[in-house]
Amino acid sequence: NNIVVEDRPSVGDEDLDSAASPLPSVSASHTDRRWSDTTSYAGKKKLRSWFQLPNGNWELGKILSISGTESVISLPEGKVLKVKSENLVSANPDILDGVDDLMQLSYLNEPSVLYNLHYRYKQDMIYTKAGPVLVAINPFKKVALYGNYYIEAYKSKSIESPHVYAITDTAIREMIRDEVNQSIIISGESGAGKTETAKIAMQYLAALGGGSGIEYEILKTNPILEAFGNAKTSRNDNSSRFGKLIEIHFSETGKISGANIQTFLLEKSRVVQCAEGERAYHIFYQLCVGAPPALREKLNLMSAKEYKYLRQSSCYSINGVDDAEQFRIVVEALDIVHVSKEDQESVFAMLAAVLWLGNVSFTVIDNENHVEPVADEGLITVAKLIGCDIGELKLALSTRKMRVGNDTIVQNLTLSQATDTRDALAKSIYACLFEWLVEQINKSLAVGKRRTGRSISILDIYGFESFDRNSFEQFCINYANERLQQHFNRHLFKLEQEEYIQDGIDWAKVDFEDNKDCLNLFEKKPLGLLSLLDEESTFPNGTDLTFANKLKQHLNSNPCFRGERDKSFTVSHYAGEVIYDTTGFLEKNRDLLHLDSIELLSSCSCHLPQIFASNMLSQSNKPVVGPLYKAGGADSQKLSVATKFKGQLFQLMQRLESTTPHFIRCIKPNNFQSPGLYEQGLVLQQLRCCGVLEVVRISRSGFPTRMSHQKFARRYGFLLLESVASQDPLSVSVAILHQFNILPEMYQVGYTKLFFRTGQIGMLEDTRNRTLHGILRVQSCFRGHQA
Ligand code: AD9
Ligand code: MG
Repeated sequence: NNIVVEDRPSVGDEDLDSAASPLPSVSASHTDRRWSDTTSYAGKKKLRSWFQLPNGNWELGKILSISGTESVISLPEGKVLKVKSENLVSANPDILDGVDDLMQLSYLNEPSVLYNLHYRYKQDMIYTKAGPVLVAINPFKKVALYGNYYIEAYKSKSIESPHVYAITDTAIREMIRDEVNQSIIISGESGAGKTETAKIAMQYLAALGGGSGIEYEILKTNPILEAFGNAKTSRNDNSSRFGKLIEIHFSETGKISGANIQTFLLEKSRVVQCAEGERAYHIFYQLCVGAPPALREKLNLMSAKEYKYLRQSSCYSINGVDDAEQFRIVVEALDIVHVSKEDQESVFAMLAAVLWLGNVSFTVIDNENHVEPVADEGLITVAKLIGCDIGELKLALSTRKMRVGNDTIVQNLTLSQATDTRDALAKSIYACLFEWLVEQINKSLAVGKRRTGRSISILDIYGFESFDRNSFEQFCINYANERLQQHFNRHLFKLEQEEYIQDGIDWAKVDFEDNKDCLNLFEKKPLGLLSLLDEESTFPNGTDLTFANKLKQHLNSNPCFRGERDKSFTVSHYAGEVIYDTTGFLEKNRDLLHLDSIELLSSCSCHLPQIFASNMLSQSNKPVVGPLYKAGGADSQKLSVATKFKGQLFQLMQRLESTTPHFIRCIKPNNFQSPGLYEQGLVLQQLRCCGVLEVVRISRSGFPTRMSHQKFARRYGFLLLESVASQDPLSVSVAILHQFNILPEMYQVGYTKLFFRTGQIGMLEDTRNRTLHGILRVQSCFRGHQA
């Protein structure tokens, strides 16, 4: 026993967690502070420790010696360095390498989390749990983790390692057991794998079957929505440009009985413009190369290169993608979701009309720069495809009717006004077409008659975005993420609390930081970002500059807001600061389509334009909540884009709130869509942004490590100096806590379990290991003597 005591002199006299020091981090940002976890390893010889290289990456080393505030550490490849001890961060014992839940790590610091994820990723174990959250790292290659064999294995629970299948299985079981609807909420940056993950979850659900082929129909909605709503961007060859919630309904027997899809904020601008190297929506290219000859002739189709809208980015194809084959797949899928051949042809006619609209050009007709469209192939084909009079189309594209008192006057448009009008019409037709398609799909999926009212929803929505230049789209997207983050926090916090309450733990001690302030900045009335945006959008003379100034005037005292030079402002989001450039904000928020264009569509002889027009009108005339504004004085009243989006978002949150959520956070390991490459800095930044480290942080401020009294007593009881063999587990446990001077704020004693803050068990484990090694050493010495 003496030897044991001698072998652990340094432990206990120095508390690892209280020795925590701020650590230099990969990229300096305000988020670092929140994650300045990190038990410093000051003074632990021979132990594994993290050292941060000048490039920000972490390397695993061993401490060789310690003198004063400095340590000598050996790094891989024989490097030996003298460093400040406070710059070292505790690494976990190697027995914890690659644990499948980050919560099992004794030291929950950034380098340890990064290392653990990488350790698994290298072995194609792309899924890891972070407590209740599933982390998925994009493999950018086929991994052998899917298909019937695995589906069956997860169903029968013969495999339990983290997987989308496992989380989906849990959702199914909880839906049945608790009779509560479930949701699977997937987030992550562009290209991180959200859409693929959503499909993998759908695949697992579909394997439950449904009868009447409904599960097959549900899977077939994917190629359709991807063709019409996805595009190649600089980040992702198959980037979703809309958010999606699919709600899958179940019958009493646990079979699929139907489904419903809701979409959010399609990026319309992509129809008429896109950046170099990117593409417009896939379906345009698919149609251009895939349409059979008869259809080509009917729609007067040309190759993609002939269309101005598609020509802007000089990118027509995607590596490894056969657009003609994709077209065939889309048509087949449309058949399966019961879109009639006749409707399909109308859909393609609308697409061709949009393409031809882009080719409509204008000539100047007077010395005031007023224009009229050239009556060429473009104009004639558009009129034919939507079924309107050529004269009417010309007028709609080059004039605007204004009501002055009781009179109507006709105003000619300038070139830029006419071009905007043309593009607005093209965008509206496309957006309406997308909405109409979703509606058709929903009609087809709403087949189940014997509904139980139980459902599992899968949310695949754009993640937090922060670019060099951030516009209205990022503003909306990040606002949505702020809302989802609140949902995430609240839910995970609640879970923790429940366990504490059950075990009689004083849960008031768990401090919790939320993003209420930032949400308030967006939503407060009348002085929040959204209200001020809408207000400025109603003023005919409002400009991006007056909007930016108004924000500065009213919001500068808000800690989450900062006015910037020019027309910019900064918001402190939970995931980091984002600078928004207000250029185009008002126009995108107003999203005007002039009444003349709507009237044109309603005069068309084809049925789709008519439907689009009546939808637009009914939307405009609906009594609406929130600010209304008059467009250009004489046009229809309609909801602003931001207000409509906020309404959708509230509805979504309400729906999610009544479900048990399951969170999946997708991570992109590199920006090259390349397999095998794992960039620490990039992964870390996403872990911070998508809140994975936040979960860990929340857990750290709580008591994430739990151990029953029995187990604790059994595991560490032998370290006690005084024999307590006869005592009950609780007393043994308390004696251990006392002997090792574990500070009262570092643990709580529950009815059945001990609850610890992070690092405490790690420290006890170290002692235990050393003690055991000591014993072994003594034993082998002893044996050596005997021999
Ligand atoms: V975006 O916000 O819509 O731009 P997502 O949806 O997060 O984005 P997506 O699911 O489209 O990304 O994934 C991007 C690409 O990564 C896919 O096209 C696949 O090539 C690749 N990927 C993602 N997940 C997996 C996977 N589990 N297995 C193999 C994958 N490849
Ligand atoms: Mg996607």
